Amino acid sequence: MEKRPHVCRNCGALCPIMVTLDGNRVIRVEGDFQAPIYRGYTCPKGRAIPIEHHNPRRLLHSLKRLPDGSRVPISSDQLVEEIAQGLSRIIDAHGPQSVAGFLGNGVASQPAAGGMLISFLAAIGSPMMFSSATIDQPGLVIANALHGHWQGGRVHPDLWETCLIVGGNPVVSKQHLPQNPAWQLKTLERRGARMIVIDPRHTETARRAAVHLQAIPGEDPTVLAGLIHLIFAMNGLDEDFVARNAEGASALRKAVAGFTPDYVCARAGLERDRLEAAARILVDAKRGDTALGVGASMATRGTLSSYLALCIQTLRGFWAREGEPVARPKVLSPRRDWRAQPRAPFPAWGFGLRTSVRGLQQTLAGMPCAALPDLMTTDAPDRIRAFFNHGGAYYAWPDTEKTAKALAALDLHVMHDVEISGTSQFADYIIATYDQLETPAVSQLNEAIGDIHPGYDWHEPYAFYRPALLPPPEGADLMESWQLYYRLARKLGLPLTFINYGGDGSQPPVPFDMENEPTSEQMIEMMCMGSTIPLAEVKKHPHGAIFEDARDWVKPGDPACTARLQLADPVMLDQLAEVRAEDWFRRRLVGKAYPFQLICRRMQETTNSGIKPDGLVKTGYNPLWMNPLDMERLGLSSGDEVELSSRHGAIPAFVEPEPTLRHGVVAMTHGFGPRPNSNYDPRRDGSNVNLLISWEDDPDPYHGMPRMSALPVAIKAKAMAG
Ligand SMILES: Nc1nc2c(c(=O)[nH]1)N[C@H]1C(S)=C(S)[C@@H](COP(=O)(O)OP(=O)(O)OC[C@H]3O[C@@H](n4cnc5c(=O)[nH]c(N)nc54)[C@H](O)[C@@H]3O)O[C@H]1N2
Ligand SMILES: Nc1nc2c(c(=O)[nH]1)N[C@H]1C(S)=C(S)[C@@H](COP(=O)(O)OP(=O)(O)OC[C@H]3O[C@@H](n4cnc5c(=O)[nH]c(N)nc54)[C@H](O)[C@@H]3O)O[C@H]1N2
Ligand code: SF4
Ligand SMILES: [Mo]
Repeated sequence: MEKRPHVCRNCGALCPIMVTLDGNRVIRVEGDFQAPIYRGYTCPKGRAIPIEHHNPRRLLHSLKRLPDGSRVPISSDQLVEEIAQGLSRIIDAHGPQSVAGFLGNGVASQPAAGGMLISFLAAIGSPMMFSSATIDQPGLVIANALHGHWQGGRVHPDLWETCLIVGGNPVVSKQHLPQNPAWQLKTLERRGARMIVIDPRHTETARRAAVHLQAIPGEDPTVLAGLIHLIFAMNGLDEDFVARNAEGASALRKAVAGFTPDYVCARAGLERDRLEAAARILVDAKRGDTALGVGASMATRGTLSSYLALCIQTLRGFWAREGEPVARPKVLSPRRDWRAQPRAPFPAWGFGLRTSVRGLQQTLAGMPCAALPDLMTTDAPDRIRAFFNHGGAYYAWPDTEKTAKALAALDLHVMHDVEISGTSQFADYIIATYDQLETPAVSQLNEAIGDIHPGYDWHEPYAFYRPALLPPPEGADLMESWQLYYRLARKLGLPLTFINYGGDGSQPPVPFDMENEPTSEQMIEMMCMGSTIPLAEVKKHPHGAIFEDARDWVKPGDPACTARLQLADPVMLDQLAEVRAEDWFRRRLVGKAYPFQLICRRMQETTNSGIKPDGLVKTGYNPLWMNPLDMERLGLSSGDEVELSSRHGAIPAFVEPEPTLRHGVVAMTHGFGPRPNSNYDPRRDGSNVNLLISWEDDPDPYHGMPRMSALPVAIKAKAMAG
């Protein structure tokens, strides 16, 4: 038996772990107390890696689907040959744009896969590069462009006196507080920071908040506009910061004039003293931040909510100032020029491809996933016919039936997976790939993600590299995902240039040696080129380390800088006016037919549609959580089966009491549903929430994502469901 350090990649927290091995058998996984920052933290998903690793359904060979639907094993060499031939035919007949790729959370344990897929599509000449960034919080990126970007970054958490968390639950999701979130929250509390949480559920995070605003789902723009109204009313502006760095304050003040506390509280179901207490905390705090989660994004108008949160930061001057520590110092990326000055707003759309689907276009968040299923079936010239997939579409995309039809309509669907999953069951080729203990792990990727989404990356100059811990199982013929693209490019005679994603764009593309295939280690060296600390130095620390040479402070702004942050973007203020003018009760669509609002939420035991080790989710299925009083009213007890229906579909569900929920609000986690090769039993497999969701329901005007939370639903006890 031996114990060796590695990193859990079952979510973006990337907890350092100690893995007990008996030969190649994984016996136990626990937190790594020798690693800095995390203090030995792991969650049940990390500790279940032994079960996950010895998955009885593990694919040891890639599979090819035959015309009759059956599958046969295929060697890595043969599949490269066949896929290259198929691709050539498709590109010859329909052009490079008919080839698309999707990066989802499947890439988490494949450090080089993302950059390689991007490089491959660029080599083909296809712009059809999609990612889950246009499912989860595309509004963050778009709002940042409309508002302008602060070049000093966000305020370091060590300085926070407050943080406004909207529709996110870091204690479970780790997003925004990725390293041992409960400990981070306790430390903040001890230091006297006063957190504010807006969430219809009294979450694990809300329990640590000074003020919890338990608002009605879908009302985040209303509540945020109400807070801005109060900040103005309390004369709470950081006048000096705003005068130097922003414009549009008076137009914003006018735009929120109608969001009086009375109006906001009546509409969002809040108590006035709480709303005022939250505004008072924001006004009193000298340094702070805002953190938006998927709740605020999925309940519609996520772009507007993100924009209003940025406005709060600017009004209060919550941006890193000269001399302050950089909140996300770069270690395995090139050193950044952090400056206390704005970058003026820049276009968020209108520069890229416009699809034939509902006018949806490329935005700064990427190609719109909202267009993907229709692009796979359209008769328009931009039809997608070949698809390289790194995610769990079948469970994760809205409108499961449409997704299934779209995936089935593809001429060539290639999916990387460790098992035949709900999504890879649709693939023509399933590329059997490595498990997370069988690939090297490196922190560089998370630094890149942190450039796009402020909820990731580290607040200390921390970095790690761990070599692969285990060889692939004996007799297996696997491919690391990036290898497929390298070998296909070689077979197609395409010269490949490695494009690093994320970062500040300062890393030039690097041409590949197309004769000698690189190793995974060499791929990672390419990703880390020009890094602040050399990868070789990071490799010397088997438990990861904090690299003091990479610690950074914000430099003064250029006195000649004339750029200003924009508090009154016309598109955003028009949408806010629409919010104020609408008949909000009608828009909510809650009534006799659909008396409840279904919200999204995550659970500690699962990550999206990732594999679910047997026994980890105690119920097996994903419960429908309800306030116990609502259950009592419907005569329901724990475990009772109900039919949960929306305007779009219906699924079976099993209720579970959750006293932390607002009355009239129910919650269910996505990522569950029928599994391939087994008779569907909802009480074992759970239900696919995305059967209830339509891509066309109240889409965001900018990135097109539909209403995925605050969904009007009805609940009928099974006996009455008929
Ligand atoms: N209703 C509803 N739907 C949602 C959400 C919600 O809150 N509510 N959340 C959305 C969000 S935020 C996101 S980001 C998306 C997530 O959706 P996706 O980004 O698509 O990610 P996952 O579902 O986590 O994808 C995991 C799957 O990828 C496949 N996979 C591909 N490559 C590999 C590999 O190399 N290794 C392994 N092990 N597996 C691989 C496996 O089938 C695995 O199960 O879901 C979205 N869907
Ligand atoms: N354990 C676990 N961790 C994960 C994941 C996972 O599946 N499981 N997924 C990962 C991914 S892909 C992502 S994007 C992140 C997401 O990270 P978070 O955004 O923190 O995700 P959730 O935990 O779902 O928190 C969303 C919160 O929004 C609330 N909510 C729902 N509707 C509304 C609304 O209308 N308004 C407001 N204000 N709140 C609302 C819900 O009650 C819930 O508490 O988590 C990541 N980490
Ligand atoms: S929080 Fe859990 S799933 Fe996420 S990295 Fe840590 S141990 Fe793994
Ligand atoms: Mo996500």
